[in-house]
Parts: sequence; C-alpha cells; structure tokens
Amino acid sequence: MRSVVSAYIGIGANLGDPVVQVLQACARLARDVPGTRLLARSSLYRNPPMGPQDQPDYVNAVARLDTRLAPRTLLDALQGIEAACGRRRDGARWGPRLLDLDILLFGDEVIDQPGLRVPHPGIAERDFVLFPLQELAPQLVIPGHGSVAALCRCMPSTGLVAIAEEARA
Ligand code: PH2
Ligand code: MG
Ligand code: MG
Repeated sequence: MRSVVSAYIGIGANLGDPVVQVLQACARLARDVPGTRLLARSSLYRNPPMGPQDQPDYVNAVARLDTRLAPRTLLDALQGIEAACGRRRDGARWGPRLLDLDILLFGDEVIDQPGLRVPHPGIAERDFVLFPLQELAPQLVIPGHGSVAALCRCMPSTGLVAIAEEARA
C-alpha cells in the first residue's frame, strides 16, 4: 500500500449556486474518496473570472487531503465528484463550470503526464489559488517556485472577496 501523502486541491465553481457547489464538493471529498481524509479547507473567495469575461464570478477554495491513492487514481476520483456535481466536460477552455477540482500539489512530486501536471501549471500566477492555499500552508514550498507566502507577497492586489459563511446559515 502507498504511504500517506498530503495533496492540495483547488476547488472552483461559477454556475448554479457556486457556494453550494463548493461546499458539496468538500462534503464529497470528505466522504467519497477511498484511502483519503479531508484535513482542512480554506475560506471561500468570490472573484472575477480569469479568461473569458462574459461568464459569472467564480467561488474558489483550496482543500488539504491526506491520501494513500496514486495521483492518477486521485484525479479519477476528483473527476467522479465533478461528474456527480453535474459537470459536463464539453465546455470551452476556461469557460463557465458547475465544478472544477484540480490537483494543485501532491506531496513534493513533480508529474508531467497527459492530463496530469503537478504542481498545477497555473499555481504561481493565480491569486484565487495562492491566497486560499496561504490560509492552509503559508510555509509550503511549491517545487520550482518557492514558498506560498513569498508568492503571495509578490501578487498584485486582487479582486478576491472572502465569503462570510455564517451570514448564509
Ligand atoms: N477556472 C477556470 C477559468 N477561470 N477564473 C477564476 N476566477 N477561478 C477559476 O477557478 C477559474 C477561472 C478554468 O479552470
Ligand atoms: Mg481549473
Ligand atoms: Mg480542472
């Protein structure tokens, strides 16, 4: 059996009720992935779309998992959750979506395979990934990029707005 690895998952949604989609994704990450525990999730952040601008704002968050799965098996499980939450994989690149689950980091592994690049290739440029990740792991070093906190310090000021979840209860 594989040993336990910490993986960080980027969560995004901008269709349906994106807050509900993100929270349901977290519930499924906690419940539906074999050999895996959900250890933490960041705040949820509303933010403008990267890419085509004629789509709704996104809600983004990051989750930390401990997993015994191989990276490709974890990716399959994430795609199963996307499908269970209504995602159809026929949209435009960077187009609107009900749910997007990306492996951001998988331990300190560097993977470059078709459909699976880890660290996620956009990780160091995306405020909606770095700021939630900083909540969970500021000292974490992204292979090839340095620490999350250092990357956040170099980020221009952003359109991220933390969502007050209590206000919705
Ligand atoms: N995901 C995309 C395209 N654009 N923009 C934001 N703000 N957040 C996302 O998660 C996002 C995006 C495709 O994966
Ligand atoms: Mg994505
Ligand atoms: Mg994706």
